[in-house]
Amino acid sequence: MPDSTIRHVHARRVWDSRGRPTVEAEVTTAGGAVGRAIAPAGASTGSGEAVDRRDGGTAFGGLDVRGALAAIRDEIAPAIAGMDAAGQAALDARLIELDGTANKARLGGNATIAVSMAAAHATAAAHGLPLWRWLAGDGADGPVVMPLPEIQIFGGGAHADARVDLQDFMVVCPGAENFAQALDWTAEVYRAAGALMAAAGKRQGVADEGGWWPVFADNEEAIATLALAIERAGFRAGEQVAIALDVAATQFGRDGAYRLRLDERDYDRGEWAERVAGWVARHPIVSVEDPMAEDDPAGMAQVTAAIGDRALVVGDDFLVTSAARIEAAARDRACTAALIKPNQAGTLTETRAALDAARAAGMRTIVSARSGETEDVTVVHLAVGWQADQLKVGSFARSERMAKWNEALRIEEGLGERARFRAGQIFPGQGRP
Ligand code: 2PG
Ligand code: MG
Repeated sequence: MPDSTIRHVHARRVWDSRGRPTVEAEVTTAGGAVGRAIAPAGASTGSGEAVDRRDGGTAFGGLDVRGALAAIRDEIAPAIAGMDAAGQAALDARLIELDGTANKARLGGNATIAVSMAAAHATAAAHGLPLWRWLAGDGADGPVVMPLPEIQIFGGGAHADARVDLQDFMVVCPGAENFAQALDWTAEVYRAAGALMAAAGKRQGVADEGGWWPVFADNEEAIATLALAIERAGFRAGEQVAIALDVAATQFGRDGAYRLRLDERDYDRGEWAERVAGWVARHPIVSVEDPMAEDDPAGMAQVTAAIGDRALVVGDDFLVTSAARIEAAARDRACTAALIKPNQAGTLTETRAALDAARAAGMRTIVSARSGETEDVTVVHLAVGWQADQLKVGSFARSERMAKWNEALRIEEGLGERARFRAGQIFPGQGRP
C-alpha cells in the first residue's frame, strides 16, 4: 500500500474565470504523491451555503483570499499533517471541527473545500489512479455510467447583469447514445443559437459561463429562441435535445413575491408557479432548477405537484448541498433532483453525504461547477466516480468549461466497452425504469 500520510499542505493564490482571486491547495503525501485543487466561486449563492473567506478592503474589490490562505498555512496544515489523506471522512471531520462554525465562515469554505479536494487528488495519485477511479472503488471494474451533460446556451441572471431574470437556459440530450455524442449535439445547438442571435443583430458576446449574452424582449422569448435553435440544428426538440432551465428565483423572489424586471411584472407565489408550469407546458422543457426562491418551500412543492410528472424540479440554492435540507425537501415533496456543489458543503465528505441523501430519497443528482471556475476538473471526477445522473459545468465555450467537458471525454474513451449512458431514463415520462 502506498504511504498516503499527509506530509505537507501548501496554499497559493490563483485566479478564476472572472479574474478574481481564489484558493489553490496542494497536498503532498509521505510517499511523494501530490494532489492539487482550486476552490470555485458562485455568484448566485444560497444563503445556507458554506461561505468563502474574503479579505474585504480595497484590493480586488474586497475579494482577496489572503485570510483563507493563511488559514490553510497556519491552522489547517499543522492540524492535518500526519493524518492519512486516504481517510477522507476523518480528514474532513477534522476540518469541520477546526472551523467550528455552521457555514465554514471562520476558516473559509474556499479554504476547506480546496484542501478536502486536494487530499482526494493526492490519495488517487498515491495509488496511481485517476480520481474518479479511486472514488468509485470496486464499482469501477464493472460498467460505469457517464453522467448526462447539462449545458448552458444562454446565460442570464446574476451571470449577465440581470439582462434577463432567469439564469441558465440550458440543453440536455436525452436522445444521445453516449457522452461524446451529447457534446456533438450541444455544439451544433450552441452554434445555431449563436447564428440566430447574429441574424437578429443581437449577438453581443458571452455571459459569465460562456453562454450567449441574452438580448431578449422577455424571459419567454429566450426559451422560445432556444427551442428554435434546437430545431435549426436539426434535432427533435424535447426528444433528442431538450431544454433545462435554472430559474435561480432566489435572485428575484422573496417572501412569496416574485418580481421580473425584464417582463415588468410582479407575481405572487401561486401566479409565479403557474407561470413556470405554463412554460413547461408550451416548450420542450424537461428540467427546472430553483423555480422558486430558497425561502419558499411551499412554492417549490406547488411547482413539483404541477410539473413533476413531466420535468425534473431541481433544488440548488434551495438545498445548498445539505443532506439535512435534502431529506426535508424529500419529505415535503418540494423537488425531485438535487444539485450537488462541493463548495456549497465545504468538504467532500459532506458533499457525498448530500448526494447519498438525494439518492436515498429517490431524487436525481446533478454534480455542478460554479459560475466562477478554473481549469480544475474535480467535479467531473466526482460525477463519474460517484455515478451522478448529470454533470453541469456551464456553457460550451471558454476553457474553464471546456477543460471539464474534455476531461469527461477522456474518461469515457478510457472506459471503452465499459462505458454506459442512460440519458433517456433521467427525466420523468421518458422511459424511467
Ligand atoms: C447555479 C450556478 C451555476 P453560481 O446557480 O447553478 O450555474 O451558478 O455558481 O453563480 O451559483
Ligand atoms: Mg443554480
